[in-house]
Amino acid sequence: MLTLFHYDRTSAAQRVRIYLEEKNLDWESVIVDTALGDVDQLPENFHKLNPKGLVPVIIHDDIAIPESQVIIEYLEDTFGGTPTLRPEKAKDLAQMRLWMRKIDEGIHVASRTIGVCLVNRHIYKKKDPKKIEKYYSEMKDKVRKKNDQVNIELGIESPLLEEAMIEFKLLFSEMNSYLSTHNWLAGDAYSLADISFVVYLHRLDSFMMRPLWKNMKYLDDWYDKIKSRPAYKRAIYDWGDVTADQRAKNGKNAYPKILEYWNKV
Ligand SMILES: N[C@@H](CCC(=O)N[C@@H](CS)C(=O)NCC(=O)O)C(=O)O
Repeated sequence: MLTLFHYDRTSAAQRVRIYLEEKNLDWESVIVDTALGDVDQLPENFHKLNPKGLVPVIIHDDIAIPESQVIIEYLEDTFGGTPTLRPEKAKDLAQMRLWMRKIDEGIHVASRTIGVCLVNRHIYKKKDPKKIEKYYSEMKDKVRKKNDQVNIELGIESPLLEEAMIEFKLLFSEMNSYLSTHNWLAGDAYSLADISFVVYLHRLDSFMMRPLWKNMKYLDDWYDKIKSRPAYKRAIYDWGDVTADQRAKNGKNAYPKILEYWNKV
């Protein structure tokens, strides 16, 4: 049996849910939504499952695995079958891993920066300050904590937001260029790399930022192609996003500034 700790809108858990739905695996859901400061939602033993206190974590039989990219590789090793979601040719596999490294090398942090600058900081302000204080005092990742402090204070004026938008533009340009000669991110078959990156397009789209990449035709077509898959609908839309309205509204208001950052490279 598989048990996934996750919540509706988390990009890292969306990645795992897409995988589970693509393979039609049975899984049990446990919601742990601490993202808006509600650390009291953490099950008592959660730090044993993931010392970072983050989702997703998956339990399979007697083991607990954190880290979304490790989880989907584990699931592919354990339940993969055919069609495989990992390229068979060594060069495509290398390409898949090269893409996936970029997530931990900065893209995931950049995505959090956008979220904190545009939405989370406004939600934190309405919460009990003691709760938010506790949330940050228990946050293990010091860089995350420091970035959040800057982003909460400066919002759309944060220099980290500018860096994040530039990072996304460079990544999307690279993806668009690769996709101009390939059907998918790692050769000619849909793979873990496609699953891993589409969640960030969804994230930016939820902030009404899709017009940013309207001239990147290959990337935009790739996004539509994945969105039309039944597994994507089940993994993303069926779980929804409690912050959707606020994301759309704040994203729209911030768009001129976002575009200014985007156009810096
Ligand atoms: N590198 C990790 C990142 C996990 C992560 O950032 N999880 C976020 C959601 S996307 C989380 O648990 N947020 C809850 C919080 O910030 O309290 C992975 O890929 O699984």
